Amino acid sequence: HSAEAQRTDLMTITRFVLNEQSKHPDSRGDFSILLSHIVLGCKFVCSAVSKAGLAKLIGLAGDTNVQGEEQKKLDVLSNDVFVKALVSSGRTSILVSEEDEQATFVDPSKRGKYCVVFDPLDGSSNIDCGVSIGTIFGIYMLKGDHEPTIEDVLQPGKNMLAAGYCMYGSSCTLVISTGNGVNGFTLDPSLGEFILTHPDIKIPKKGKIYSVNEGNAKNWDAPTAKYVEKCKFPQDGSSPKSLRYIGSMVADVHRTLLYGGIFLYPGDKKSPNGKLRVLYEVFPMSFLLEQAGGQAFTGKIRALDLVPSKLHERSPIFLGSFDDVEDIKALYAAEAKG
Ligand code: P6P
Repeated sequence: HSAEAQRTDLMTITRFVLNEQSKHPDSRGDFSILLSHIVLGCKFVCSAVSKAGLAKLIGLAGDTNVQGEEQKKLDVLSNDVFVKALVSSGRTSILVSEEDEQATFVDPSKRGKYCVVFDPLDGSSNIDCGVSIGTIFGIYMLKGDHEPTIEDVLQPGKNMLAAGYCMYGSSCTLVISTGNGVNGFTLDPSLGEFILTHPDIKIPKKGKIYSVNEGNAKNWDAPTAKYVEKCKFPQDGSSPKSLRYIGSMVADVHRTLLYGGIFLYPGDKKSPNGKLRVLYEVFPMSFLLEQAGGQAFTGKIRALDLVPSKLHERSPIFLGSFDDVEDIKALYAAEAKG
């Protein structure tokens, strides 16, 4: 490709998905239609998040805006947008959102064959200080052509057809996998299109960064405590790992995916299942990391093998570079042997 050809041969996410779809001759484009509605939601949230700071400045944020209307919090607004976009796609039957205690069962007249689990605005507590936040989503196929039930979304993460996140930071970056590797797209606001900027992302086999909230160290179990100690004081003469913790999962995972290393949200004495939710945080990120050549572990099993029993169930998670996760798996295996 000449530089000129590369500049004009715009690989948009829509075109990319259509290319992917052409590999499945039997597909009728349903997935492409579903994805285009998820992309629409991401574009809207990107626009709303980028204005949030300004809105606060000119008094549009908080409880009422200048018209005296009830100003919705961004995470509620984002949830409304994604639910409406997904229902209107006509390709979904069940939606599970971090914002809604109950699952949304789509009206039979608008039903499709997919179930979408998502966190519309993960890390939203970081908006006011300008830290990157994001949308995380995972897509399952309905288990059969019966009346949809909760069982259709209580599936192990390995059954997901696709997963991804959209990070709202200095740029708006959508990272997605449909099971054939991981690709990253950056929103070009002048075109309103996501352009392929990170083709075929592969995580380094081993990294130099560990990412954990050290403030919880008092409550860690022995394997996590030992692992973090090894990161800081390596016994094999290697140099210590750097600590990078943003406190926004999408940002911490995106850095881990691109630079390598390990992200940990362990369980501890206070919360044995940790903090992160299985369906719409742990599974999508674990799916992506495996597709990028890394791995994801719960402290007991491969994260994607977990079978959730409740919609908003939590799990400890250790994900990142293959060798780094292997190290902590060895420490948990040693403890399990007793
Ligand atoms: P802690 C944000 O609130 C979030 O849900 C994730 O995005 C992030 O990884 C985690 O919680 C941070 O939790 O306990 O370290 O503040």
